[in-house]
Amino acid sequence: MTRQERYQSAKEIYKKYGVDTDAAMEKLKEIPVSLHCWQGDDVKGFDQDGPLTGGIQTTGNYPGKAQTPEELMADLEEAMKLMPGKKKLNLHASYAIFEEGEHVDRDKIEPKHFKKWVDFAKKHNMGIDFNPTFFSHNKVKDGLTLSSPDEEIRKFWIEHGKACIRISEYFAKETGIPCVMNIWTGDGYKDIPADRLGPRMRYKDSIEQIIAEPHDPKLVKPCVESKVFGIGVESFTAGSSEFALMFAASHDGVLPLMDNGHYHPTEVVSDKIPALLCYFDEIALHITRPVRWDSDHVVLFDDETKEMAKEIVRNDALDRVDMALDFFDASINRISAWTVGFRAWQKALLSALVTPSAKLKELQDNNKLTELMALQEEIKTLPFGDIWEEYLERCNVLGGMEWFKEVERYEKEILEVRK
Ligand code: RNT
Ligand code: ZN
Repeated sequence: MTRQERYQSAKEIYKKYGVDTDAAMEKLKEIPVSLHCWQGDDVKGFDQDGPLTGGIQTTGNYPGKAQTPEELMADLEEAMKLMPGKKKLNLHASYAIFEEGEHVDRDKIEPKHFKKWVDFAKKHNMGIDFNPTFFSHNKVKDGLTLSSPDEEIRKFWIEHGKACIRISEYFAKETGIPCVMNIWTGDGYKDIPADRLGPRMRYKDSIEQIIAEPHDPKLVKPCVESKVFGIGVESFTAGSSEFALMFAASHDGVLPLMDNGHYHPTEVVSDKIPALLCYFDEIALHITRPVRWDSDHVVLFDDETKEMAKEIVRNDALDRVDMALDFFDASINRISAWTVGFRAWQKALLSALVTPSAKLKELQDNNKLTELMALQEEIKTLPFGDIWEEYLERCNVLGGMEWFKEVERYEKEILEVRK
């Protein structure tokens, strides 16, 4: 059977369950997913030369990482060719691009330092999301930034946040697409603190000062991302889940951002998505894959990834959830890491879009739970692979393992010759 014949046959099978696979693919093509620049260079950035801090870590040193803006953009372009669907670019402030000999500290960065990124985004018809960078910098004092008891330090980072609001608005104006600006810090303590309220009150005040920077709420959407732990920050984080949620709930225009690697291992973000949708018009996600104590493995097409996509799709919330990828693996080919992760999330969304959710919900509401279990099991083995391959074809993206051969070619010709 040819690919087309396989698709036709799969389409008929899904139709029996009341699913329109063509409509699902059309819909998916238009949904933006934010692609993080930081998988390409192990979260290094261009504005400093120190180690990665903030309780996050990349392990491995697979050859060929991007070391200049040009290399990072070339690698992003290569990876994006292999990804179906609409993309948004996700940048960190540490990816500012300076002129030869110029250096501007983070409290003073300006839109002009991101002009090349704007050109890149425009070339690819992408909006841009943004993140102030509260780590990997000599002004992170004793592991603290926005919650620091040292007023000078705290001021520096507040100024950084304000500069990022201005840059976010510039991105939105240039691209015509709102910018989601995410605030995350690794502020916390390795061991039992004597004061948990003080750091949080300072953190709260700092974020309030940052969002007080004048901006158009239609263009800039500030978020607060929580985290339960970090490497070396195991006992206390200032930006815990309750802190971030309550901050967002009590400040107009601020979205809660959930990273599914930031919770206790048996908690699932799939269940938290509908809980937050009861209260927020819009929420944001970092999509990642937690493994034991780490939060940043490459996203795969696994059960929880599928479950999160289902919660967004079946609650008709695709336009209420800002979806961004967040992972970094330095131990494998980085273009492949990006591609596998992005494709996995696209697969999860497509799979959710071809799930007969209305029928399943009806069974639940009529308490036909035996049949619900049976049907949920049955649909797991429908010929989804044939729909996925058709989707790739319609997006002009290589299917099967063909995309991987292209990564191997790029590795040989481009990555291996890099110093
Ligand atoms: C860290 C957070 C944060 C970072 C990026 C680089 O645990 O998830 O979002 O991964 O900002
Ligand atoms: Zn994150």
